[in-house]
Amino acid sequence: MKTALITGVTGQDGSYLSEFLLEKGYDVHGIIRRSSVDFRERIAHLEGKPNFHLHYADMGDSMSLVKVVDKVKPDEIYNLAAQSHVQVSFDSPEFTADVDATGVLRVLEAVRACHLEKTCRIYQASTSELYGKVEEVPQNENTPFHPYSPYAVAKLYGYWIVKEYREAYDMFCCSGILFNHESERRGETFVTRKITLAAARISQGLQDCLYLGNLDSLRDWGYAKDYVECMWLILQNDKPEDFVIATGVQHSVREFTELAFRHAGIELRFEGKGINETGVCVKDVRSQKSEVGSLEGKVLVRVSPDFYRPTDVVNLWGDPTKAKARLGWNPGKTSFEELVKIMVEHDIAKVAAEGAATKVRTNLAEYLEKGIVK
Ligand code: NAP
Ligand code: F7E
Repeated sequence: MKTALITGVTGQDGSYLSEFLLEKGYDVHGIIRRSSVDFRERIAHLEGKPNFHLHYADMGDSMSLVKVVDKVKPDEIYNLAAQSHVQVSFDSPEFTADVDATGVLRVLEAVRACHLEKTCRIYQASTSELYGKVEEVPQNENTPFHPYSPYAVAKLYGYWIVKEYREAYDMFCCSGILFNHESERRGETFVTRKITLAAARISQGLQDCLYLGNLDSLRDWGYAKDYVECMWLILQNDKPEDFVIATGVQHSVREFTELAFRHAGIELRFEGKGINETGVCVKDVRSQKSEVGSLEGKVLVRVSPDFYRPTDVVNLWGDPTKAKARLGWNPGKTSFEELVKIMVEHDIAKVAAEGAATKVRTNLAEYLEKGIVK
């Protein structure tokens, strides 16, 4: 039985990866950090399984990492822990650098301190944000990096320190340069989940309007469940190498919004430009009309400059040729259309189940969306 250690086990990817590795027969250990509220929703269904273990540690605390690595003696480490929100990295750049850059170094050094550098394989969660202000479209493993946020700059350090340790100490450590991957477990302030939750709430009369930032931004969105398989494949490869993981298909935030609302029974038409652009309901085919009646003619999407970033990455499009050829990975397993459907259907059921408890009406919604939650 192989033993895996996952940092970031409570996150979107950590939860899917845990399931994937448990199914493969691994003994899975995850690192959690202390929090004043118990937020382990994504892994609650795994707790109590005999091969699933949790340990307290923090990416900012070297000793805690050394102790866990020494205790677990993993065959594979998946370093997924990060402050992963790009906009938040502008508000907390130093914390982001500590966790997302120095944190990677701490994991590598923990492995060396425990004398596991010849046996333990390490996966580093790298990102398409490294391409940032893109110098080439689509982006592959040879495209130059141009990070364009404190998050991306921190992740660039992580990428290079992994490469350095691979060459300097002959360690099996690699980066997966993953493009955006989403799911029904995605954090609620990333744009896709924010949209699918809003489509669900609006369709049930629990929210009046969705406020977004740059609708023109282009992303290569895949399904997180498909992407964790690649993390594992990268560590099963004959030699340590870096891989771009993407679908090879690109869509705008506006297209994602249109499709998500369509799945919720609402046809939108976008009108106007820049901050004056709006998404108006032109056809309301919801199976059950909420108490507010027909939405036709109502403005359901608006642009707010609160969600603009000081520098925004607007043209990400990955070329997964190498992963397809060398790892045998199928980038087309879940299409964009299927992904949006999965997320909207999940959120419609979630909102219906939670009902009025999730009621986010105009004032509160504006406060939450504009004031706090990016
Ligand atoms: P996520 O849902 O935000 O999860 C991040 C995880 O990191 C959570 O478990 C979080 O714990 C943990 N974490 C944060 N700070 C920590 C600290 N100081 N010590 C220990 N744990 C800490 O992110 P994700 O979407 O699953 O992404 C996983 C990784 O892939 C991240 O490194 C991200 O940057 C990278 N990535 C993601 C994408 C994507 O599209 N999803 C694309 C490319 C790369 P809490 O639950 O306690 O907050
Ligand atoms: O933004 C635009 C925003 O926050 C996508 C992380 O997992 O993927 C993720 O980072 C785009 C950006 O993800 C809103 O300006 C418009 O252009 O969903 P996002 P991200 O920044 O791409 C990469 C690969 C990672 O590595 C990260 O960890 O959508 N956008 N309006 C908005 N974005 C948000 N969040 N909220 C809006 O209202």
